Amino acid sequence: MIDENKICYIFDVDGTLTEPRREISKEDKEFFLSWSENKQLFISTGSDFPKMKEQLGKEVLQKFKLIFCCMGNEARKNDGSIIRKVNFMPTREVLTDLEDFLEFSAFPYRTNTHFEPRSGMLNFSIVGRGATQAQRDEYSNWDKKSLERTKIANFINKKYPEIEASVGGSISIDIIEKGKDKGQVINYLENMGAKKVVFVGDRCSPGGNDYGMVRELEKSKLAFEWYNVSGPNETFKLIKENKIFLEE
Ligand code: M1P
Repeated sequence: MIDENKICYIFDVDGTLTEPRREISKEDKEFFLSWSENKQLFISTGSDFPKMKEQLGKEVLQKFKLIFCCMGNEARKNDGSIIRKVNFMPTREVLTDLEDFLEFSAFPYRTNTHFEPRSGMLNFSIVGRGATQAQRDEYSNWDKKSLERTKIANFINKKYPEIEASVGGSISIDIIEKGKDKGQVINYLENMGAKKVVFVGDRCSPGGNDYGMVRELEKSKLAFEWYNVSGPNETFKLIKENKIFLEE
């Protein structure tokens, strides 16, 4: 199923192909559809399939060979059919700590859907997944100053070594069983025969939800390159200008 002679191009979605939780722009979509001809493409996102489909649209999704959602805990074909799914829910004690953060955060308001269980992970958000774009921006700016999400993730990681919290997107934290992060995508593709990988993500440092990709790439026998971008503008500039994206 994997052509080992071709590069496996893997993309994160939120903050990489699109702004967090936004649709891909018309211009980026048109470019991507022509660039992607004859390429071997994969997605590795913390998000779930319905959100990602809404953001990229059916036409763009068709260009990907496999779609790894929920930090690699769910794998789907581009028609949406599930080929792998992992279950996980943090303990009552963890949930109580998160409820306390929710109650005592100094951010001035809450919307709804603070806990969103997904395959193999829990997405947690103080402002809530019900936030409008303006409320997202408000929380995101506040988080950049207060570093609230990083502090919550650090607290969870220190207190519960068996689980892992990481910051992705702009309003939430992804919580998984230790090791069940995006690194699984690299292991999966290597087992399927991949030899060359190019990954693009926006959270590749330790503590970011793309870090597992980098960690496993560095442990693997693959030939690889990875790029940490600041957002979709940089991603598309990279694809247009860097020679590695010209190969098939
Ligand atoms: O991919 C990481 C996260 O990206 C977005 O996060 P936020 O809502 O915080 O901006 C969402 O797509 C989220 O589901 C995902 O986990």
